[in-house]
Amino acid sequence: MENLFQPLALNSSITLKNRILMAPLTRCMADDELVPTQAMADYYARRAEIGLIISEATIIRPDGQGYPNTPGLYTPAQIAGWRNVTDKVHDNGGKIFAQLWHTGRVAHPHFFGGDFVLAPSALGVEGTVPRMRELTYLEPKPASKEEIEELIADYAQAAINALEAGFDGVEIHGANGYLIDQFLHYSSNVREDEFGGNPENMARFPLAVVDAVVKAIGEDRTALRLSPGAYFNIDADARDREVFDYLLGELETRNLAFLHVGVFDDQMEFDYLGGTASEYMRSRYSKTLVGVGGFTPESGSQAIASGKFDLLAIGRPLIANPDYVAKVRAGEALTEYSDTMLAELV
Ligand code: FNR
Ligand code: 8K6
Repeated sequence: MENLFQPLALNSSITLKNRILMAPLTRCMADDELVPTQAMADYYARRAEIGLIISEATIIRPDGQGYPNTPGLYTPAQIAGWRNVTDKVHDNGGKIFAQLWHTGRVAHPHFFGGDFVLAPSALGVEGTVPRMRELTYLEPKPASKEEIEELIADYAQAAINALEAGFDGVEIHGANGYLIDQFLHYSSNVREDEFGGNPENMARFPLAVVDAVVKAIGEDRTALRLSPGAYFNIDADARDREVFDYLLGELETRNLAFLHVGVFDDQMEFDYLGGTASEYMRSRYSKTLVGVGGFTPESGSQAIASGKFDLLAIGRPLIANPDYVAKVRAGEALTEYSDTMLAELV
């Protein structure tokens, strides 16, 4: 497993001390102003041995919120709260990116007031907000061109705020059925304007967000997470493949810090992708790729050795083992994750 502990230069600005990333993990533990707390700073600082921490998904503006107490990055207090987190991570020798999030149609006005949520098209998700059964999801309002322009500007501003808060960069959350992903799938995007109807149009908003963030903070500090396989908050359509073929071709011409597979279990195969999400992304994208989803240190090391991806993100095992890196290095047994561990920040 030595390869997990080799450094990797993402670009001329950022070198990671090892190949392990902390996957973004929503914990719903920010305070009621969506400000990161001291307990969150301690939680992240305990994991600074990881090559790069990706923060839990962090909303770029109020109407991006779909779950209770998810942190934000748009008020001075939130920026200051994150500054405390990033300082502690840096003091312990770590690096941390902010994951920038807007949930689109998975948002709920319960959290931010008003009476609508924005998405590409008036196609809602079934069901209710997790753990809040009284909150049924709404049929979203299709975003107007002006609203799309505002969203792009707000992603860029959140990236600027992230650097002000001391983050080393940002990962744009383009995965898991949230706003950006909603533009990329036919089951959630039936627009007939320049943001829908064919791969180039469906990729227009995601690429505009990427380009605006790159313009704001530079390509070395910008990463993107994508879910080419629909599996969460979204239904699959075989035509989605062409959208991701086009998008990945466009991303190949840019020099982002990395692309990150967005999946819970990378053994899962998607018919229309011809294999797993990471196999598909590797086949269309030759630059730095982060794999994730059900890996052990052994299987992750093997995947890196065989060129399936370049960096390994670890999610649930890092909730169970703050000292994951030390344990793996020492060959010690890992504590098994259980959902009951989500109740507190350890
Ligand atoms: C997640 N995941 C996730 N993904 C993301 O892009 N942003 C997020 O905020 C979250 N939040 C989140 C919370 C919890 C409790 C879980 C379990 C998962 C997905 C996560 O980043 C990762 O892809 C999966 O957990 C799969 O990796 P592991 O856990 O098998 O190593
Ligand atoms: C109230 C907490 C909300 C946290 C949101 C992030 C996701 C939580 C994890 C839920 C797991 C869903 C896994 C779906 C995988 C489907 C595979 C077929």
